[in-house]
Amino acid sequence: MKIKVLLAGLAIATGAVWSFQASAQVKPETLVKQRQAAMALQGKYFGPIGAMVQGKVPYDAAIVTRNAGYLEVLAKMPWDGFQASTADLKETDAKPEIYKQSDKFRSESQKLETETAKLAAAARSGDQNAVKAAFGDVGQACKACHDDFRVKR
Ligand code: ASC
Repeated sequence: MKIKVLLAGLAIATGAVWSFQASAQVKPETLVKQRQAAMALQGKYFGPIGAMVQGKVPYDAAIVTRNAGYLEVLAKMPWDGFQASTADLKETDAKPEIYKQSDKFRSESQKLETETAKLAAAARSGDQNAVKAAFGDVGQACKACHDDFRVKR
């Protein structure tokens, strides 16, 4: 039993080191493009939920549930692309403060993960008022991090 737990722990630790090394070898320009792609898809799937909770288009529970599920996963994707190697590139709106205030950046990014998970749960529950509230909280999480860490254009 104990040995199995140890082996599992070792496997996880080895995997973590590998994935870190793999991403460390990726060109900084590629990391920027990849994290921007994840952000762009967040916009793609977030926007329609907004239009529905604001009553601009009819509420479609199937689309909301699908989009919110995508968002829960997409919200995890950008963060390993924010590596110090990308700090000086000019094709990014990410502020270099990200790499100086990494605890703050981490907590704001984790907030998005938490709030999108809540949005997905609300969507699955079918409670439109809960979806509306959770949508607002996700938007706040987007905005807080953008205010702190994205260059204003
Ligand atoms: C979007 C988008 C953002 C967020 C933010 C929410 O649709 O592109 O950056 O929502 O505006 O406050």
